[in-house]
Amino acid sequence: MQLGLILGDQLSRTLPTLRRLNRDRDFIVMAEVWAEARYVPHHRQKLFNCFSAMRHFADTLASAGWRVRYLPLDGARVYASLREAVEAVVTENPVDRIVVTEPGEHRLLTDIAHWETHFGCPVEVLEDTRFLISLTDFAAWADGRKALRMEYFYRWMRQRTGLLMTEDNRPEGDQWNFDADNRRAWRGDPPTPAPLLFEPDSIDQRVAAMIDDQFADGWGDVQPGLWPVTRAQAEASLNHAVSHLDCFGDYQDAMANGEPWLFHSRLSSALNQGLLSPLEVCEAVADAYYRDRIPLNAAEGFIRQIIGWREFVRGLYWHLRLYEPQNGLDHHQNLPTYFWSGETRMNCVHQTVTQTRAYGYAHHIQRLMVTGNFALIAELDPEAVSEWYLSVYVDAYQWVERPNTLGMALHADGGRMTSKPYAASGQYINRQSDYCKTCWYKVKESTGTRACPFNGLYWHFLMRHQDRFRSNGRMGLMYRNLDKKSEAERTALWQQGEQLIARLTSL
Ligand code: FAD
Ligand code: DLZ
Ligand code: SF4
Repeated sequence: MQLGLILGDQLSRTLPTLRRLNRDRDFIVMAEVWAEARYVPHHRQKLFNCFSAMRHFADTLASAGWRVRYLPLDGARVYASLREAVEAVVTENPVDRIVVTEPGEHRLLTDIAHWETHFGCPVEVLEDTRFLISLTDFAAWADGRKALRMEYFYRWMRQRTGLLMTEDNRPEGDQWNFDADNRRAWRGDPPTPAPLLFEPDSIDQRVAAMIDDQFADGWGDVQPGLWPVTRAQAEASLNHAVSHLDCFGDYQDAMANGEPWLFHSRLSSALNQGLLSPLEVCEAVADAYYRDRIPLNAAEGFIRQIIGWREFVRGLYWHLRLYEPQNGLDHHQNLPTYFWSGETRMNCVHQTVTQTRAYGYAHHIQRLMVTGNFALIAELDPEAVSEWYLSVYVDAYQWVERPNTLGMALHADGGRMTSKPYAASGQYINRQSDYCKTCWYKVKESTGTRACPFNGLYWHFLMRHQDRFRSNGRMGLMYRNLDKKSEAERTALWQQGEQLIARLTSL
């Protein structure tokens, strides 16, 4: 008899573990355990999504005739770790073999590597085939390249998948990338679509009660029905997203007061939990383009996020060992408490953190250019920032969170992932949003008490790291602008940056 362990982010009908097992002879274990629930202080909505989706998936498997042993956190006995949960089951039902699909996080893979010795039976770790490219093929693509750049990886993936490619193998519209068309600010029109919500069922109600009870001291609001937790809900979310994707491209980089979702798809949690496959999502979007329902800049921009960025960061997590500590810029400031409370006069940070606490969600440009950019130019400790990102988002899993935080946002990976840091002053945020209009700080000012902190910190960042970045061609304009300033102005900006860093906690 074989035991198949299914993890909380492996909720796919196509999971290799299910293909390996025999429904009549073998059985499945799923377990809610303290180690996974507490290894970072997860947002309570993420805990809800995870446990509710796990319970629904276990029910689906049982209805399909699988024998499932489900160990809930509100059950008769509670387990500290997945190993302990498996051990309890193995003690009752001796097994010949344990089967598991490789976990997405290195820490768990390392733990499972000891299980064969521990349990005294073979432990088979299957390749996770739910991505569009295997880790071996990614390594073959990456090996020997001087720089690993997403754009080249993406073009290669377009050709591999045939997505948005013409019959004679050219990119649709004769252009690989329509990013230049995707930078419009949103000024209230067209109206943003309302998110698709679901009616909570009895499983949701029970999980919500358990979260209230056992994670009362946790961070974040819980709203059952806000995110898909079943395959049917995930399919409905995909249909909803595709039918509202026409403006995705235009306003991809926009931000606005009180608009947490804008035109984003909200599909990341369903994708990362395994409720949707990346290929089906991309095919649905490509189909909408060919049926003239969405423009090419929206379809291309969206598909690039999935077959480009999503697959790229997963490859890099393993290939560059981004699970190891990174601090390429030698930054050591503590995370200010407003990353949790939202209580800061910086309206952009306030908006981003407040919606993060309410929904476990902020869209990409808020993560990258508000909290990420601030953490970069304020010299926050990258590992503390990474732990924050891993904690606060419903879609956060290390394989996707660490490359995005440490590589893309913080340049802490020594620049292996992006050619230049995404450092920006308040001018960028002002261009892309209406945040500055209602902010206590003055976005046009760089020095003085009410000057936008992003400005002083930005110039200070450029000066502090000029030995490293001045010769970077892609930062030439930034340094030319710095050089246009007088000696006195540069000194004032440096001092402003130093003062801001000294009083980060009170901004
Ligand atoms: P949309 O904007 O609608 O994009 C569509 C899909 O593309 C997403 O659902 C997602 O699957 C994929 N995608 C888009 N950008 C990325 C990216 N950079 N990397 C990987 N996939 C991408 N995404 C996560 O899934 N989990 C994380 O823990 C995570 N942490 C991040 C941390 C930082 C510092 C930054 C800058 C980005 C992070 N992202 C993460 C990427 C991105 O912000 C989210 O995928 C996106 O905001 C999810 O919202 P959405 O589904 O509405 O995305
Ligand atoms: C995120 C999460 C949480 C909060 N809890 C559990 C759990 O109790 N049991 C489980 O099997 N998986 C959980 N997960 C998902 C795992 O953390 C995830 O599978 C690993 O991080 C590997 O990506
Ligand atoms: Fe953010 Fe500065 Fe704009 Fe305020 S003025 S919202 S701190 S960028």
